[in-house]
Amino acid sequence: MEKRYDAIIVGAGMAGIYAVYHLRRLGLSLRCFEAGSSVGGTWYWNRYPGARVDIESMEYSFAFSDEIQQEWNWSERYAGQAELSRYFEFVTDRFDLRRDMQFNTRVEGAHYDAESNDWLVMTSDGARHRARYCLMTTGLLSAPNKPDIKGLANFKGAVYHTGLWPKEPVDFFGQRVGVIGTGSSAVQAIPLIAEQARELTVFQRTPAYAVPLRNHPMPEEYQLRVKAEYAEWRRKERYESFGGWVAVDYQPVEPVTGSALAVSPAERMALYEQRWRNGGLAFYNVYPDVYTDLAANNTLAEFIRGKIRERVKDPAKAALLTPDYPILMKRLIADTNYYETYNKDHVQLVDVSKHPIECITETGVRVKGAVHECDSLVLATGYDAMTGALTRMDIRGKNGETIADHWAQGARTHLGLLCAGFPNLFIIDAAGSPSVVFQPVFVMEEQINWVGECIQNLEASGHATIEATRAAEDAWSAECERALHATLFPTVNSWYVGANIEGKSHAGLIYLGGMPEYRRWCAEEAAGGYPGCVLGKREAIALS
Ligand code: NA7
Repeated sequence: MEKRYDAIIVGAGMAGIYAVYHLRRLGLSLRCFEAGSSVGGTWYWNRYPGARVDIESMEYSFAFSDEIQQEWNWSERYAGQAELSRYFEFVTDRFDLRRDMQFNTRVEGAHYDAESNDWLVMTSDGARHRARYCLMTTGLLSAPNKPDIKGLANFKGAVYHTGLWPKEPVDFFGQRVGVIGTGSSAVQAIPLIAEQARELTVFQRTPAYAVPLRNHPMPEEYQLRVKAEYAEWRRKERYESFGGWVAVDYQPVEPVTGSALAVSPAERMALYEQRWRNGGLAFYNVYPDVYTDLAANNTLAEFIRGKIRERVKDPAKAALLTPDYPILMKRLIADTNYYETYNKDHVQLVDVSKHPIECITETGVRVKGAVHECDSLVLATGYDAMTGALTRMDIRGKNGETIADHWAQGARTHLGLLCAGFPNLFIIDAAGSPSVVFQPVFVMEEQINWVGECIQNLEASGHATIEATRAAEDAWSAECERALHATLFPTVNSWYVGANIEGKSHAGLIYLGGMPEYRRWCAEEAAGGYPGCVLGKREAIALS
């Protein structure tokens, strides 16, 4: 029998947790389906060695509840995967959210039924469910990218993807391990795998820019101070910061203004050195023209290149590990002993930039005719970001169009929230949103608040459906495009612009216009009575 809910929520990561909390408070009946056996999303699946957040935990955490902020204690400046998982479980249980959640259940399809204006949701247990509203809290980095490398299926050893890591710890002791990729996941995992492996071979296509994370146990007085001032920290993070976080040297700092090129080299170096000492992603908050001007960008890039050369002893390895493209346009990585790991004799770096991996054999990875023997392979090859979680699901709108078809030429959305032809389907923290450049915790909280208000407005005005217009999608696509091309982001191949997935369009994937501008668009849409949408009025269907 089909059960009917007011809203179905797909995914119990941080956005799914908040969606259940918020929509329940609005009085909606809910079901949240989650493929994993518990909550946490990214922090549930990414159990690879070294998985850790790189925004300070006092800031990378739910802001919607001061009770949670006060009750939870972080043990490290940057929490690891296990602690983050515990945190999400704590929040879920604190608000008794599990009773609306169903685990070990993957949503395989969601079809809009134009007769009833319901979403019909099919789950992996063979059941079907109905709901008026469907929220896709499926995550922006949750669809693992397994590269199509010839022979992978023939490999006799174990193969792991960092985003689908086993629950039981993997023991690489005494093994020859190959790691493919040098993005954030690889950079976190490589130093720890190297501690166990007899030989570690890293296959690098593009070197990353990584800076020290400088993690350490949480200073107790810092935790107490932030807790005492949380409201003010959150206000600054949300409204006065560059990326949704503010701490540098344990103080909230203002965004830097002015050009990198307008100050003396000494002044610039002093700022870069301070960011280096602080560690982590503090480099995102330097002169704003590093995002738009190649010469300004190069001042920072050259500073970090110099640090990489200092950290890697072998000049040949250092040269391979030193990027030559603009910094920050691919995700800046915060590392712990990454470059130092290459100073170990049993760690080899294989450049696959000009000569890609030819194939995987039964016993290793072949590059330029030579097989690098491995007992285990780690695919740290990233994700089909922003869109993959949805395009891999069988989502069909009112005319039977799939979301994959709808997005075939680019991720068409209205405000990263709605799509034409997909009434009452809300997308959270994914394509067309500012989530990749602003704390995703804040983006999803604000998007879910917007959705909650939208649902209340629909109910209050007797409307049953909301659907973006094609014109609104065009306008938002154009705005995403304008903002993207005002930066250096399109000059670098990265998952931000879909370059890691063959044939993927960059259009509509990310919004780089800034959170204040995004907020303004969303607020105007709601205040104006949803001019970018068609509202469907029909005979009143009371919420169940
Ligand atoms: P990323 O950042 O997408 O990194 C994936 C890495 O895998 C990257 O170095 C890729 O090289 C490499 N890759 C992918 N396919 C291949 C093939 N076929 N051959 C060789 N190398 C390959 O994913 P992560 O999981 O590390 O991080 C994702 C995000 O999570 C991160 O940005 C943070 O926001 C958190 P490429 O650079 O494409 O040349």
